[in-house]
Amino acid sequence: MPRIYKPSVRLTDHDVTSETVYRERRQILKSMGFIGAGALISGNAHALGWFSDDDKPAFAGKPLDYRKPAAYRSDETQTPYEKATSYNNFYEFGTGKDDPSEYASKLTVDPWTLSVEGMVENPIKLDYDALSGRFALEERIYRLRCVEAWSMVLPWTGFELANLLKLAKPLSGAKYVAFETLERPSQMRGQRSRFTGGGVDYPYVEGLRLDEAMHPLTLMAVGLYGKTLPPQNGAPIRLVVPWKYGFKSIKSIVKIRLTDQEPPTTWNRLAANEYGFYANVNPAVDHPRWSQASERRITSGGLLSRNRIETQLFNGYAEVAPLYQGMDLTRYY
Ligand SMILES: Nc1nc2c(c(=O)[nH]1)N[C@H]1C(S)=C(S)[C@@H](COP(=O)(O)O)O[C@H]1N2
Ligand SMILES: [Mo]
Repeated sequence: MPRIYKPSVRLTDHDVTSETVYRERRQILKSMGFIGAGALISGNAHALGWFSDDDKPAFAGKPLDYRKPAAYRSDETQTPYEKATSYNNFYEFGTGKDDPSEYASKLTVDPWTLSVEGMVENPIKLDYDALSGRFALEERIYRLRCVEAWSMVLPWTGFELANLLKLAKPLSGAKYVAFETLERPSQMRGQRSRFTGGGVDYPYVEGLRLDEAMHPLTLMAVGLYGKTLPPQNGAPIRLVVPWKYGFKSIKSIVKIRLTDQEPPTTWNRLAANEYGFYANVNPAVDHPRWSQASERRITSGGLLSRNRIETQLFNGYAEVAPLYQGMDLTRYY
């Protein structure tokens, strides 16, 4: 596989700058009265990629019905909706943090089909309405830790992946679960160009061991902040595995396949020495090019707030430790 991808474009702490600069120039432009000024400057604005998102209607999620189990509440400061939906990784729309919010509004999610297949007794297909209607939904506040060393605290709405898998009835030989994102180059500009798409071979794929997939923390999310997912966050349905680096939490899923082989995963294929299959958050195992000991928590802080906190093993979800009993986490990173 050709490796045209340049790993150095994956930012670590430089993302502080990119986010800061982005917000700063929006602030300045807003205060100068430029944003919303319309046709006169919009051509130029488009070319600069600054505020062309302002000329289209804001995404309006549909409110969802859900319970709020006490076990998944949190008093940690949540990342504001505005940041959670404008600072994203979704390479199908480009590698910039603001590319997904800029370009994902083109994505149509209804109709949709999510199929569960492979080594199961009972293959399943869920249509768009079934994604949020087939299983009782709950809200869970989870930390999300990106491998790039920033993190958020987000209220997801969804159901346990285990509920879907139990319905499909994995065969006794099934050991892994493989996930696949939508492939639709007509709406995903990153799939039309290896440069725009960060050198990824699409579709984006991910995987979990079956016991990880069945863990009660493993969530299929259909909503954020109580409403259906914005496209940039992985509409209409995505995985959320809170004790693993964010790249495991694959977005806009169309296929789930049970298998007896460890499935290939997108970031591992790009750089196997940097991104493993397991990708458990671990402050003691550094990325080859940066430390994982701490992270920048993205909250409502202004330009000068640092928000640098210590990273916790398994992102603080210590209850998953038994899954890795006896495994060398340095080797299985
Ligand atoms: N299909 C797909 N899923 C993806 C990605 C991607 O590029 N494509 N990026 C991953 C990474 S690196 C992170 S950190 C999270 C970001 O999720 P968020 O934008 O909702 O915060 O999505 C993950 N899921
Ligand atoms: Mo990430």
